[in-house]
Amino acid sequence: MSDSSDSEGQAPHVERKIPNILVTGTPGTGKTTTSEMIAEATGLTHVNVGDLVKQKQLHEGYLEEFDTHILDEDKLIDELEEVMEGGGKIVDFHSCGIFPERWFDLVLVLRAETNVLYPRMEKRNYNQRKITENIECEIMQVVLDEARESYAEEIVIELPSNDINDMESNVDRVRQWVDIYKANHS
Ligand code: DAT
Repeated sequence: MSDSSDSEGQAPHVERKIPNILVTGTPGTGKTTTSEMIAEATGLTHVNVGDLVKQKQLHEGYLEEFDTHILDEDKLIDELEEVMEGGGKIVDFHSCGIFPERWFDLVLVLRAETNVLYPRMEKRNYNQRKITENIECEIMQVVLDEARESYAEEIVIELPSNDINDMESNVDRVRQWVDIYKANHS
């Protein structure tokens, strides 16, 4: 990864001994489950941003129509800034362009086929509107495009997450990547 500062005046990338990883993707693609497994395999700490937003009230209220909280981005970034500084975090969130680029050493975008994603969302009792929006978002690869626009090309990795074999292979790849990262930054 380059060590140059970006055009938005952010601090230059700091080399961390232990990496920070962003796990993103449409709801239901397996971010939370995969992040927990990566945490267990690597010893890194899982930060579930959705839960944090609710716990610490980092939102400006609830939007009934869309069955979602309105994120207070500034509050969220302030809350996470110190947490991210030490490295070793796996941040799990369905959106990725709001975070400073300098926070992450690897960005994983989980992808799932419509036929597996749909029942996962139905199981969560999402309303029809929310299911349709999320399915469209996945088909149009909205999160992948957002990740590619927000982070350096070489750190954004698209990973299939259709079944348990995909998940295990993804976790294993990340575990190996973390081992190499640590060896190169010790
Ligand atoms: P997310 O955090 O992206 O919303 P999740 O980890 O909560 O997704 O997963 C939603 C549900 O789908 C959960 O019951 C686990 C299941 N699931 C996700 N990815 C999977 C995969 N690759 N193989 C099998 N089940 C998966």
